[in-house]
Amino acid sequence: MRTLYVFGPNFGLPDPSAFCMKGLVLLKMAGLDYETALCDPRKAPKKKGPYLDDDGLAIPDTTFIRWHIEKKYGFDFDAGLTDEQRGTAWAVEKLCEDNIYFAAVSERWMIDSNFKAGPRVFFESVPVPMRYLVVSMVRKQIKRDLWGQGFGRHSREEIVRIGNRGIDAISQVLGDKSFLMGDTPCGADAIVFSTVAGVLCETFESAMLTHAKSKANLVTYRDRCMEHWFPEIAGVTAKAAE
Ligand SMILES: N[C@@H](CCC(=O)N[C@@H](CS)C(=O)NCC(=O)O)C(=O)O
Repeated sequence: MRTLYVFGPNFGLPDPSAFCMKGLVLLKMAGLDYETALCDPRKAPKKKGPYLDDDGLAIPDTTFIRWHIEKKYGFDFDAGLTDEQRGTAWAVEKLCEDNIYFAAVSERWMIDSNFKAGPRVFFESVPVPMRYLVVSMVRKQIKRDLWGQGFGRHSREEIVRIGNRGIDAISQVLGDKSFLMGDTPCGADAIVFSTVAGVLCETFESAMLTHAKSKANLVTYRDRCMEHWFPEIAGVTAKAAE
């Protein structure tokens, strides 16, 4: 029995967290059955989502989830790729996770209008007046995290500039291929798709959204991947983008 602890669909996305989306896609790619359950980060092994419970073994962090699947089930996410392609795929994956992700977090959490339209809804189950306190505490924590990571020291313009250069890089590597490295998905597509879909999410106003929308290959890639892994959501996403 496998359970992936995630945050659940929201804002027209299978999950607002790019990492939870990545976890879902990894399980789908490997053809493994799974259930999902709500992740409470306070109870998660590394205090973040997602994490996988595989027959009682808890595996936090999507990189370790991937390696767990590869080892336990003998599934090679990068089958058929050359060494050069494997290296490029890994580099693009980490560009998404360790760079673009933080630009997107900053846009979603630090811009008041985006925060109100987006992350604020996560706290609706917290009773008033506690809710105001919790929202303020969590937002301050994210601000501290961004300062520690480094992006919190940049202006919004600088953050968007870095984020947009990353979006360009994905678009450049993807080119006119169906998936990042060719006709079939590889491991990196799990986070690249999740990142692109997140940036293209219309709930969040951002110069990164405008920039990503100008890259036709990224829009069709997002639609292709959504149809491939989340056909139940694909129609919703296409409608929101109209
Ligand atoms: N390296 C982790 C990153 C996971 C992560 O950053 N998760 C965020 C949501 S996108 C989270 O749970 N944040 C909650 C918190 O920091 O309290 C992975 O690959 O799974």
